[in-house]
Amino acid sequence: MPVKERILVIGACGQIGVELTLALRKIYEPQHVIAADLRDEHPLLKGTGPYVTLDVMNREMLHVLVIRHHITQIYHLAAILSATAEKNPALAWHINMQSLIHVLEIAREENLHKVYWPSSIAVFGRGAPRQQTPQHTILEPTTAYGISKLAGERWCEYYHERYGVDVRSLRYPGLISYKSSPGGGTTDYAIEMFQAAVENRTYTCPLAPDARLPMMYMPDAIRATIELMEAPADRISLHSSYNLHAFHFSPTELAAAIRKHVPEFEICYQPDFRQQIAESWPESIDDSQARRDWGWKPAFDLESMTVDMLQNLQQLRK
Ligand code: NAD
Ligand code: AKB
Repeated sequence: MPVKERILVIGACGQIGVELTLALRKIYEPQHVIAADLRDEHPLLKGTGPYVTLDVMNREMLHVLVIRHHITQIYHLAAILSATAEKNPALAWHINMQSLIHVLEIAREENLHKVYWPSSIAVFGRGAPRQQTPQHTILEPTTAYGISKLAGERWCEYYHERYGVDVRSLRYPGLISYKSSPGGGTTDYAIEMFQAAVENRTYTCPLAPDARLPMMYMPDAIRATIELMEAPADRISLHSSYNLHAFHFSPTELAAAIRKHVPEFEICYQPDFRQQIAESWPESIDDSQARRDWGWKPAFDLESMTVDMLQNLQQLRK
């Protein structure tokens, strides 16, 4: 049991941060898992462990926090996601890049044991094969978010090669969850579709009916993150970022999966700028290196995720 680690989760009030912080507080001493975010503490985190307000762009504040709390691992989740990034690309580049450099520099200076930083399927662009996109292929992202994720992967590998920082990363697909709200992603539409279905609303989809994308249910994403971080160092052959996959669907296919349980659900389509983003991303991902290196295997498929999402969203409305 790794009792001596002291963990800082930056971006802890986001879609992933809330669930990851709660999961880490089940494994480690809750007092040793510090949640940090710009926002007010998320209601689900209240009373479960320490919370600090932090702007990760403030390097001094971050450094003091790491020293004061004897931090040994950082999970850096704060970022501007794809759809929001297209509205202000220069700001997204600044925040996504500078925050990562702050974390990597402090990890180097303070000899942190490990750093986790998520990348995304957004690193792939139009040049890459769209089906079973390989780990190593053409990386020519066309979005500001994707450019920042690709550069971030290069920096992670650089800090590992040059300074020995044990930084680990996953290229998450679109993540589906019901506990905390998503923040400005292209794949958020899937969660909105579930919400419309349980509220008996017609859903207006911002992607085209056939815009198929790789997706994953949040419990699998949290488990993958923790399994990667707990894996022995000699099982990790990549310090840029691992491809990760569970299932894939288009809006039409998700609507059909929901209709099996909510037959009256209706959807219409009004594709906007997010459709161009989706068209530049893969439809499915080859994650064989993650499966080989540290034994990755998803538990949820489209049908089991759909059942669980609907049950939990319906429960929350009671
Ligand atoms: P989110 O937008 O839901 O959460 C990000 C959190 O970071 C927010 O709570 C926000 O307040 C916080 N934050 C923003 N700027 C900050 C700052 N300057 N200082 C401190 N906190 C700040 O995002 P998410 O979906 O939880 O994503 C987390 C990470 O995972 C991001 O790097 C994202 O690119 C990556 N990712 C997410 C998905 C997904 O589907 N959710 C897929 C691929 C990759
Ligand atoms: C987004 O849509 O921006 C994210 C991602 C796939 O990185 N969900």
